[in-house]
Amino acid sequence: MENIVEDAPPNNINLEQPYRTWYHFQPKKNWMNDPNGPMYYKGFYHFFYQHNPDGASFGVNKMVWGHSISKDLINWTHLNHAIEPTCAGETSCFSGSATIVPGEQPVIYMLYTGLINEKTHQVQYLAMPKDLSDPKLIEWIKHPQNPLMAAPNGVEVGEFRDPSTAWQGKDGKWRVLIGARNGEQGKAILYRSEDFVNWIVDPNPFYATDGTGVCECPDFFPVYINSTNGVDTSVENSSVRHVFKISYLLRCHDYYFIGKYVSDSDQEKFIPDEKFTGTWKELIFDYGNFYASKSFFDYAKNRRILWAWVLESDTKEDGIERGWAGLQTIPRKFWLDESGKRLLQWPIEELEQLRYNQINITRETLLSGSTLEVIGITASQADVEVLFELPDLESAEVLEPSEVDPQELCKEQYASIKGMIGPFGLQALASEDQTERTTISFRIYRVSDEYKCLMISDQTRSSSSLREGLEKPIYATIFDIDPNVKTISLRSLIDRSIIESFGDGGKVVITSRVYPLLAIEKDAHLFVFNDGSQSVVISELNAWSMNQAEFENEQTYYG
Ligand code: DQQ
Repeated sequence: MENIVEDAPPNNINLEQPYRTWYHFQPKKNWMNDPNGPMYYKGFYHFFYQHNPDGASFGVNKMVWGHSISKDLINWTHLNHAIEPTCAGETSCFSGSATIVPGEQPVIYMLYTGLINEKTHQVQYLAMPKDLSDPKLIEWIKHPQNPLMAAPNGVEVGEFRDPSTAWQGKDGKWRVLIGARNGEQGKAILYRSEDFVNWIVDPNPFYATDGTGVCECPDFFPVYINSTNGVDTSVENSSVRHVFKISYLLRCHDYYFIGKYVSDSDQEKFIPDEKFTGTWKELIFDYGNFYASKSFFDYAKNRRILWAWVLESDTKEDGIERGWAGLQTIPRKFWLDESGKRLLQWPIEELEQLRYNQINITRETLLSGSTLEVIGITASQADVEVLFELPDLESAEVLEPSEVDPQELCKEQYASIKGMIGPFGLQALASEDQTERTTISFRIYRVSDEYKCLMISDQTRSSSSLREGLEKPIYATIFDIDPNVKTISLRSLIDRSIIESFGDGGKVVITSRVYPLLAIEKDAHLFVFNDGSQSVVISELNAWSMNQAEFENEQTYYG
């Protein structure tokens, strides 16, 4: 790889800049987008990512796979790029996934998308570690038969990408999904193979939606019905259900569908419990800034883990000036909840090693209009968990109409009309006078004798108006709550320019990417607030300052 740098910063880049995160994964410098091929192998977690080594902006013909390893998914060592465009005509290496075939000596297959000659022509390649005895898997080689798949009939040649992790059906054949598009129709195309090299396309798409545009980064895997444990991707029996995830480029969200999958019939198919409607009612992994996610089964701890790219919401020029762009979420463990209707997500337990200086608040009433500062933590890097006790739910406002797009609710009511129960929640990355703040809040509504909660992460005041070119969305979602529970929890991971918020035990998650001007470093504050007419009680709040994760560098070249 040439070390030609077009828009990269000088080598003495300032890693102490205020938006550089402390405990989220970032390369040393330059551009990063999708997570690629995460896996656990011989004592190391491996994380690969879409990377432009030549600068801090996306380069369609420059992408390589960055590679880092970790013992705990929190502290990382950056290694040399794993996969670069070395096949004949290959100009760029797009996203892909790892498949590990277990055994005394496991075999690792890395399928990924390459761009060839015409630059918009996408094909699928196979890469494999050169030396499986090396736990760091430093060197990767390409299969001589590459490319293994080219766009089949009904798929545009430039819209055919992102192979999923493969799974083995009951007939012993491997299956893989590739994201695709034909006109306005988005598709996931199914291929089968006996040897991982020769792949035969199924003429019927595994999944297709009209009017959505391209489906990116498909993911397909089983989840246990009655356990928070993860399960290997090829398991297919009565104790599991299946999840299909797709990233819709035009919506920039990751949608998932829970359903039934059978591989042992002529009509191999996945039947989702709910069909895609394209409305706000869809299940989305994270209703905020979160895209191109990828999961993997962690053999070491029997769990399924989710990674995703968090996009910048400032300008390309801002990224170039900083010298880097793109974050990854904290890896999240996830599983099927008891109702079987949605997935629950929670930051991996290893994150807790970074916590120090715990602050605890118990049974503190927040009267209408009150604010309480959480003092004694580094509010710019913190982990905070709050359990709110709700007042009598019968006093909740009636939601009219009973079904409404949460985004509309934000526009019409959030700012102007004071609620009964809520909004209450956190003001994170806030200036002392709270003029600058990111508000993460709940507001409760009644629909007949059922209750719903509107969760919001509001970026409209995250950065003072001096900063130009920022996207300042209000991310929102609405979900059912159980009136018998009488409490609701919120956990927010605050890390200088990102806030990942987990509502109601991980039922809903919203990530915000923010660039405060005042609320940085020691000038950042954290408040709990209640703007509803009814009091709410902080049943318990625990907040921790967060240490910096360690990032070692074993890269032997720039980028
Ligand atoms: N990013 C990759 C593609 C993928 C897209 C290119 C999703 O493979 O479809 O960097 O963000």
